[in-house]
Amino acid sequence: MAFGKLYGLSSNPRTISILVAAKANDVELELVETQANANADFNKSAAYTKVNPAGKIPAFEGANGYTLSEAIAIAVYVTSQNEKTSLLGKTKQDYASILRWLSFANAELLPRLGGWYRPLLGLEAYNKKTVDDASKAALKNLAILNDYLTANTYLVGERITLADFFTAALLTRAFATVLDKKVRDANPAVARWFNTIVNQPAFKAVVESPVLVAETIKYTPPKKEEKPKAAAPAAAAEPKPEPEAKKPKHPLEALGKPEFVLDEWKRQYSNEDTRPVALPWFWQNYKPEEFSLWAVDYKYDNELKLTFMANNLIGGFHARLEGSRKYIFGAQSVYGTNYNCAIRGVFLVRGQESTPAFDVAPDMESYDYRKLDHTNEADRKLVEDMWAQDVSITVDGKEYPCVDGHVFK
Ligand SMILES: N[C@@H](CCC(=O)N[C@@H](CS)C(=O)NCC(=O)O)C(=O)O
Repeated sequence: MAFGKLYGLSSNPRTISILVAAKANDVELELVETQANANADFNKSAAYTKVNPAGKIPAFEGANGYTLSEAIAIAVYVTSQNEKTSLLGKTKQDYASILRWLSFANAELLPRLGGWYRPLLGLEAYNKKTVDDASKAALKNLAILNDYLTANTYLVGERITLADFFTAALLTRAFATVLDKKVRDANPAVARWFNTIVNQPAFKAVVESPVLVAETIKYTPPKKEEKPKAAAPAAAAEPKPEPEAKKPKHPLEALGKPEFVLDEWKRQYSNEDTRPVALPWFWQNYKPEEFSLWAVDYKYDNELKLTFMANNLIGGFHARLEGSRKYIFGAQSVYGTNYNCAIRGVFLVRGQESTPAFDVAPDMESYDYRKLDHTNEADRKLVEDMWAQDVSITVDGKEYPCVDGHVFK
């Protein structure tokens, strides 16, 4: 039986740090995939806020009912379950030094690095100055680590401790995105140490092959064809804005109230087992004259690099679909492996056209929309596979496993 549940995401650095600590100490944890979004329904639920009142990840729930939030506390607690562990140091000074590096990694390194790569990944609004400032602050912190590791093999003492596993884990996403060859060459001690730590069996068991980016990723604004700007009206002729301008109605509102209740379907999908209960419910209640089904696939699979970055693209697209939430449901997933992946999905859309629903997202043009026929067996299977997010797809004769995804509901 597992020692407890870890709420987190397998691609999330703080989650990785605890999974590695658990592996290194033979502690079995059950990973419960939980979004890194304190505003997600599950994260706000009473059940989850009992475990972590902040709604963030990671969080721990022991088989004995003990709950704990905060990555450092969980990593130390999990490690200390192994009475013979050497990962917490030998002396009180060792232990204090380990805490020093855990705190430096969690409160200094990661936030600055995140401030650099998160906007580049589309996880936060992009502002050049903010990103430049974050990258400078992050490189200053990295130099502190590099100076220390120039004179020391490991962070504390002469052998690997939790400080090394934890700090390296927190750097995995940074090495995959912004700490490119140039940065690594400028910080050779950090690069050497990172390589040693991620090649330890406990680390490899969690992250099989950490990515070292060749060149820092660039910010790519959502793809949208420029609409020609209307000529600016002469200042004198400029009409005064309507004081009480009414919010424009969503074009799909004109279709009226459908018989098929989309929210009821979303409830079925959220609360019931997908294949045995929710999907049969869907086909029994689906009204094709009111809602259409669409395969929505990314047009630029060959530009995708890391699977978690592809998954972030889906997350960003779904966030920008917010204005159409009343009219659509869908799931999209990333299939394949790093540098060899594809984004596929299926949406249920009010009406018979896709544009009115997807037009709210500037990046709608990055996707192909293919209308599906609910009476066609292959199309029905596609709907089920995409919504169940539990089977591989075949691309150019090769099997691509489903690695991550988002549901828009
Ligand atoms: N101080 C917390 C920070 C946790 C945290 O910020 N987690 C991020 C993911 S690494 C999160 O869940 N963010 C979601 C949000 O802020 O909405 C810790 O060390 O565990």
